[in-house]
Amino acid sequence: MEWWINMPKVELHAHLNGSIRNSTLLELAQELDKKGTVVFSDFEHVIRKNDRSLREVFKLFDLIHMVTTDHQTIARITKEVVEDFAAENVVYLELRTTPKGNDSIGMSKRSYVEAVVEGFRSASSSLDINFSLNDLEKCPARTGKMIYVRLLLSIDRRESTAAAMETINLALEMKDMGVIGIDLSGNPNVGEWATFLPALKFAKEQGLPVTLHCGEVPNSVEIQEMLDFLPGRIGHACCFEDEEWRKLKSSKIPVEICLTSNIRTETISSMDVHHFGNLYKANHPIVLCTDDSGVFSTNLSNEYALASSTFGLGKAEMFQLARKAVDYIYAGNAVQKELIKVFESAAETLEYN
Ligand code: 6MZ
Repeated sequence: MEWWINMPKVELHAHLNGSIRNSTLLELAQELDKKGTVVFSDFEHVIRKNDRSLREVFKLFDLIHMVTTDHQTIARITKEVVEDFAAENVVYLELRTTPKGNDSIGMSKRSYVEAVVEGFRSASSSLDINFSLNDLEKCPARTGKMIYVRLLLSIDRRESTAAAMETINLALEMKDMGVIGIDLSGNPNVGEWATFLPALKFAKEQGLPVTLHCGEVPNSVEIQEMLDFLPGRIGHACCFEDEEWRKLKSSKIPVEICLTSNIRTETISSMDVHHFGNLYKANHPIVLCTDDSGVFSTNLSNEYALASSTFGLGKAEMFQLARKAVDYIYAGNAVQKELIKVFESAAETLEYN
């Protein structure tokens, strides 16, 4: 694994609450169990389980959200998630999370996002971290790992048009805090595309890039409508039919590929038939991502190693794949240029054979 860990990587599809360390999740559940708020054994049972259907995954998220309710916990999990990605040489992370309000503890969608930003800030005690809108702002050089972090705000498919619109407005207001785009996610069997379209159109008009979870379950009509929207990127693309592949390939929309997630949730039957192989051969823009590193017990280095062994791709090809991901980030040209330098310097030191 060492080589894959040493290789610089770009992560563009990681959900905050899906990327929590198991140890942290168990600790939080234990604390709330003592207070009588949750039952610890419910957590232990689901957390320690390896195979999860898509339906079970969303039940798990409901459980996770029961222990990550307060600002302090949101800041803590964010800090740890950033540290974990940086530790495996992820040099650019676009983290995504669904802003949540909770009147009983005085949490608004805005204060939720502020807690995430606080988590970024506290990660900077051990890391060189850049999460400012001002792409040119550089942290004073330290000896630790360097990582650029940006935030996408997610709209959950359970939300109404008004709630989705609130998230877009929040993203626009918080641009100077590193919020750079919008994601549509949540249980793909819930909600209608038409509900989110007005808000997503508004985001696009305002210059906010949008990424969509697309085709995680079969739904031809929705997939076609999503592709017609021309999002900046899409995630998953598991259940496409011929016409949708054709449309995707002609659109050149980059696809965020989450191998382990797709296998664990059984949206793809086995690794060897995963569409990564086809899209890679077709030279379609793709980027390997973790989705939910905590929930699926993986990390980005592991996803690269897995793609390499499954599809017979060598280290040089995988390095090029990681490098190409820089083209699909939502941060501006200045960050792209810095990242290209990081890859160029790694190319000189990493052994390929
Ligand atoms: C669709 C997913 C997902 O936002 O609370 N999420 N949505 N498909 C997936 N594939 C497995 N994995 C995670 O992180 C958790 C939320 O991210 C979305 C779901 O809405 C989940 O509740 P945040 O930080």
